[in-house]
Parts: sequence; C-alpha cells; structure tokens
Amino acid sequence: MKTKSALLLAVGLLAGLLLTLTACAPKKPVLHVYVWSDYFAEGLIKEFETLHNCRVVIDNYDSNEVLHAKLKGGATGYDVVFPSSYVVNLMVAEGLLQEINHARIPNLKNIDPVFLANVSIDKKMHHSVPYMSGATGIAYRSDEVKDFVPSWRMFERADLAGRMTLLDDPRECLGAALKTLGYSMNSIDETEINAAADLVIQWKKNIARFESEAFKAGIASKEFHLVQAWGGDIQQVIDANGDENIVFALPREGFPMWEDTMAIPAGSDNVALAEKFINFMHDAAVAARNIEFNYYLCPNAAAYPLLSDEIKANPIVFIPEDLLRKGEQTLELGEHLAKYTKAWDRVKAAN
Ligand code: N2P
Repeated sequence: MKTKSALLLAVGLLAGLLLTLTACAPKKPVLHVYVWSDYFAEGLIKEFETLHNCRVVIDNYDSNEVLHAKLKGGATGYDVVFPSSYVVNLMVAEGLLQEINHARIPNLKNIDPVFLANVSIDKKMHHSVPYMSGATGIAYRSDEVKDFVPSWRMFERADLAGRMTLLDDPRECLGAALKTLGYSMNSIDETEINAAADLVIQWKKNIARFESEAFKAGIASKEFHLVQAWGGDIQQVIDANGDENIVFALPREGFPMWEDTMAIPAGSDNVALAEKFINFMHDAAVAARNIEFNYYLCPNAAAYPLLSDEIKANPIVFIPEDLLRKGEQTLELGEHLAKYTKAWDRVKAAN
C-alpha cells in the first residue's frame, strides 16, 4: 500500500515536472512554406531548421492556379510561396503579397544582374525574388516509343493513346498548342487561343489524364510512355532510377520557359523568418546545391563558379543556344488571362 502510493506520488510529480518543462520550453517558431514539389536539395531544410532553431512545414501545390486560388480564398498561415513570375503582378494587385524588404535579405546581392535585366516582370524584386527557371518539354521512354520526333504533335499519336499525360495547367498546355500552330504562347488573339484549345481537345482524346505531379512516377514505372514535363523534374527521375531509357526533349515548334519566384504572402505572421529563408536560398553554396539537385537554373551569380562540370554540361539546365532560341518566356497577360481561362474551361469540359 505504502509502496503503491509512493509510486503514484512519484508518477504524479514526474508528470507535473514534464508539464512545467513543456510549458516553459520556448516554442520553436514554425515557418510554413507552400511550394512546388521536389524543389529543395536533400538536407537543406534540416540545416535551415538547425541554423534558425525553427521548424519548417512544407506543403506542395502543382499549379499557379492552385496557389492563387488558395491565397485568394483567404488561406492564411503561409510564410513563403513560389509563384511563377507571370502571376506575381496579379497577386500583388489583389493584395496577396507583401513587399520584399531588401535590407533584410543581404544575399539578394548574389542574384545575377544579367538575368534580372532580361526578366520582364518585377525586375526590381519589389514583391518577388527569382528562385529557379526552366523549360517545359516532352519526356518519353525510348524503350516504348518508336519513331519519336521532338514535336508537340506526338500527342496526336493514336498508338500512344492512354499512355500519355499533359500538364494540368492552362498556360503550359495552351502554350504548347499555340507554339505548335506557329503562334506566340502569350497570344492575346481570341481566334488563336481558340484554335489552340481545339488542338488540346484533340490531344485530350489520346492522353490518360491531365497530370502535373504523378507524371514523374508514371514515366519511371512505365505507366506512362510520353509526358509533357518540366525538364529538371525529369532529370531528377532519371537520376533517382538510373534509367537511361527516359529522355527529355524540347519540341522543335518552340516551348514555354518560366521563372518561379519566392514571395511572402500578405497573411504571413512570420515575416522575419520568411526573409531568413529567402536569404538562405540565395546563399551561393545553397543555391549551387539546389541546382545540382533539382536541375533548374537558380539565377545566383555567386553560385555559378561552384557548379560541377557535369551540371554545366547538362543541356536541361543550360539549354544549348540553338534550342534556347525556340523557347518563349511565359508572360503576364493581365486582363487577357480571362481568354485563357475560358478556353481552358472548354478544354476541361470537352469529351
Ligand atoms: C518544380 C517544378 C516547377 C515547375 N519541381 C513549374 N513552375
């Protein structure tokens, strides 16, 4: 009896002590990051957590439309988001992003001035900081697809029906179709946009589905034989699986190019930590590790000399001049975006 109550007392005391300790221990700040998948080199997030004694919670999205809808719908609690540059001004106009305080992000000095001079959106980094740029093309399995030609017209190949995917993304899909028809992927001409939608509707008959995430696992597992894809993600799949039958190609009709940025949503309640995160991503060594991992180009001039010869020779990261000329920057469309939304709704509704 005596032993039992002594034991109970001890357990009680211990529980009390634990409660007090938990209550007193300073709670680690939490940074909520909303980002495209597979964008950070292994170990980096852990290092940031240790460096700043915080916790990072990562949530993924697979299109700018999803990100935009989420923030517009009033989602709060995100501290860093990664919009493509062509949606930044739209988000700013809607009051969804905060101004970037340059004084608090010293590594902005590392950003490649040549890159900034060439971007057409938020050159001065008022609301967004460049993160990665890349191109959209076609990945295919050379062991399954016969007579591949680097053309968006591959989506017309009935022999590949059910084995292909297109990105679930209006600018990417309509952009590819616009290029195929010889138009700009930033066309604001309704007739051209409608012709592109008609073409995507034709392609839709042959695809398994619109897909912006599972295309990676799908091409690796052979569920899919040919997919519209972001280049770096495909190189990651090739690396992870050591599968040389997966090939990435940039279509000869031309292809979309884009830049993803880092921005701080209006609703962030952890701006200081968000600024530290953006600063961390633009540390030269961190940026170099990210490029080596994700195979996109981070426009960080201080990182370039740190890159391996292998990555410098990789045509997915550094697209050769002759091909690069066929790429077209995805631009902001302002009020004309509605034409794409309407055309995309028609694509989605079509049988
Ligand atoms: C990241 C892919 C982002 C591409 N894995 C489109 N912005």
